[in-house]
Amino acid sequence: MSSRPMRNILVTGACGQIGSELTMALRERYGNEHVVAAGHRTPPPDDVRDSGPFVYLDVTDRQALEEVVEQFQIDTIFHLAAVLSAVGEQKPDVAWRVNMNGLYNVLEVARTRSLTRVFCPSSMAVFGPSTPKENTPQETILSPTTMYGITKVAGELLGNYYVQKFGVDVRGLRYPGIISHKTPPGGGTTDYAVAIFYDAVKYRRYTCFVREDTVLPMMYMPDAVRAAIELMEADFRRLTRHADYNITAMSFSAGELAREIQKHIPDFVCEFQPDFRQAIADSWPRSIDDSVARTDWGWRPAYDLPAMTVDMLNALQTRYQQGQL
Ligand code: AKB
Repeated sequence: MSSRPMRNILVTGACGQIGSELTMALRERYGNEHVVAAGHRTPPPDDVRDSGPFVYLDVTDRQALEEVVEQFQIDTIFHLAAVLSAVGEQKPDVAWRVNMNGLYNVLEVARTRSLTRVFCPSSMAVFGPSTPKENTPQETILSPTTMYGITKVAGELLGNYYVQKFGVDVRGLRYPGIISHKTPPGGGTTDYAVAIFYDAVKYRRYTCFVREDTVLPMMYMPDAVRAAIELMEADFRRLTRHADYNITAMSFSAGELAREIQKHIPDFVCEFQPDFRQAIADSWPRSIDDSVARTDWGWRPAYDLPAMTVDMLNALQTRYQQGQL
């Protein structure tokens, strides 16, 4: 596997929760003109649209993907475009088409054009009800019960296959729930851990769609962005895994999150009314063992629950006072 540098980067899903912040971090690091942001339906955030090249791209359209890669001389793809778990249960056909065909197109373009590297995020959704729930190991049972999880398991296997069979440098990690204040998440099960902050700041009240005792692994966005960049910049020879690194930062219940917010907003009230997403949350781990990522490429999260909560509330309160929420 070559250690060629990443020069011209394409970010798919660049208008999404992770993609929008990853795009800006990559532009700061590699230069605005070297990072092409690709969105599909969601309107682009102003900074993503205005600070560098922006294109509309449907990742299931192989021809269109080829054209963007050709036009901008792309050598590296961060493939963030995906349908998440909750929407995936409502539209399993769309989740399969976007997640599988989109990834296949990206990997085929990487193979046929000898791209330097591909980042394909996976998710803790690869785990299922029969997986050990506490400190879920790197190597364990992958029997998800959601269409999203099924596409993520298949995606990991496909990514690993492209490494072994074709020598494509594919890298990926299993994100836990991601909490952030810039671009709202769309269609995930862990979205409650973001929505609770917006509603706490705006209304002092939130109705949570999972039970109070639901514990899930989570991560704050600065850590999630750094993890992607650090994994992609790691020396290939140090990697013992390819498309499927476990990573995590913190685990807490929905009730603990509400109480952490109440430390700063004492009159905040949170109610719990579980819906169909409870079953998805119940099928996932409560905590994750990310020791392999720590050993192989030095992964360390910076934010725990109290630090993340302070930062989220500061950012959202500022935006609220400026009339931006
Ligand atoms: C979701 O909830 O679907 C995502 C994920 C855990 O991958 N945030």
